[in-house]
Amino acid sequence: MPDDREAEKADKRRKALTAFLRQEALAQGFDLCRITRPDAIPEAAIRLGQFLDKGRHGTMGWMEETRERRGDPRVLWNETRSIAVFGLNYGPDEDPRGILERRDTAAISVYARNRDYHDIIKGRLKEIATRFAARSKEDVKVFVDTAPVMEKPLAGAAGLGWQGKHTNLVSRAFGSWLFLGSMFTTADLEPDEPEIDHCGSCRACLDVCPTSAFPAPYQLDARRCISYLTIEHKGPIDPELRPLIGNRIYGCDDCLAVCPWNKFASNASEMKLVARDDLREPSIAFLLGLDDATFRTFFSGSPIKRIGRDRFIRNVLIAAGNSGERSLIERCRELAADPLPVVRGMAVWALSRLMTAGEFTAFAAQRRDEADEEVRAEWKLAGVR
Ligand code: B12
Repeated sequence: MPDDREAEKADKRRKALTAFLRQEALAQGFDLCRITRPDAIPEAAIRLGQFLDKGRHGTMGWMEETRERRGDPRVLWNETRSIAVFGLNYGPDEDPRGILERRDTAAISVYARNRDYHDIIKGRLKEIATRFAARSKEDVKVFVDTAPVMEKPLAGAAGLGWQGKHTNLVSRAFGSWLFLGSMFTTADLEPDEPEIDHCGSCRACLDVCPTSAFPAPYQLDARRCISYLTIEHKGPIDPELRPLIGNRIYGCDDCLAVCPWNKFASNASEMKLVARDDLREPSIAFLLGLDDATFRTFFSGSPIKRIGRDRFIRNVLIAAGNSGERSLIERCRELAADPLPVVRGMAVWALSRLMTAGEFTAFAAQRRDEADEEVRAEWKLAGVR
């Protein structure tokens, strides 16, 4: 029957294109590539709405602005028939929490210890997309991170893993250490089965969080998350949270690193990202010395460059204030005269913790008139009227 023959032909083409895509993904160094449909995540839009309505996105206004498109892939691109989700393993060689005890040293989260993963993944996705479009004669669009796409629920629906209680995607093969990216296409591809939740009664990620950023399992309040505070949030950081940040100066890995599924994680990915040696355990003293030009050169090609020198130094000053290292006092004093208010303010806070009460009173007595309201608030917080 002609109908049967058509269906058979379509099925053959679907299988062939899916196999081709997987092969291309492996060739580009992705560890996983699985397929889902654009209508596979109806509950994600509702949960995104709840997250936004509670204000848990903080100052990430772009999440609110893209609410409709983000919640539903069909609104983003209504011709999408299939979504391929890609996973790239970035599992570290050792537990990144080791550095948290070394207070003279700054902790940079694992994903930011080398080149910007957006650039790496985007380049590889574009290669795959070009070859796939040529082969299939279908339209394709690729996305990673910054596009209004809910990558984690899509990855769960495609079966790369499941969203753990820390809200990140956990994989049986790679634990909590996967970057995600996606390709939307008009092509009809063979969908994979979703993965089920394997967190069980474990709550290690919830309990380890230094700032108690999880109001409930599977829910994050970004406003308390160290990753948000050190990367996305501009301006001063809530004084109550500063001591809890410790020496984490860019992102936080605690909820990922504690995940028991990491022990099954394969370390054998062929094209795994390797940490830059000088970003494994940089000293706080060195980082505090960076000015605008040296900051740009040192972090060239790194995601850290995106937050700019001033927000970065704000973070390093918090680590300095938490370090107990008196050798940092001199540099903090210099930064208390920085042109940028956010730097001056955080230097005042750091000094209030590093100096003795007498030293701090003497330092405060020499201060110049402060025009900025936020910096004045820091002096007040430190007990100086
Ligand atoms: C905004 C954002 C952030 C924000 C907010 C994080 C968040 N959890 O929403 C901040 C800045 C805090 C952040 C931090 C990090 N991020 Co981020 N971030 C994103 C981004 C751009 C959007 C995420 C999003 O849509 N959030 C909105 C919320 C509502 O969606 P959700 O997290 O999926 O929430 C689900 C659950 O809460 C669940 N849920 C809610 N209630 C309930 C109830 C029940 C019973 C159940 C079962 C489920 C459930 O349903 C929701 C919808 O699926 C994505 C990239 C992308 N485009 O997807 C990267 C992304 C999630 N980030 C990533 C990474 C690596 C990180 C960090 C590890 C970086 C670091 N080391 O510092 C941390 C991890 C912090 C954490 N525990 O989440 C990776 C995660 C990869 C993975 N394996 O999952 C992504 C996918 C980027 C990428 N392309 O690889 N991030």
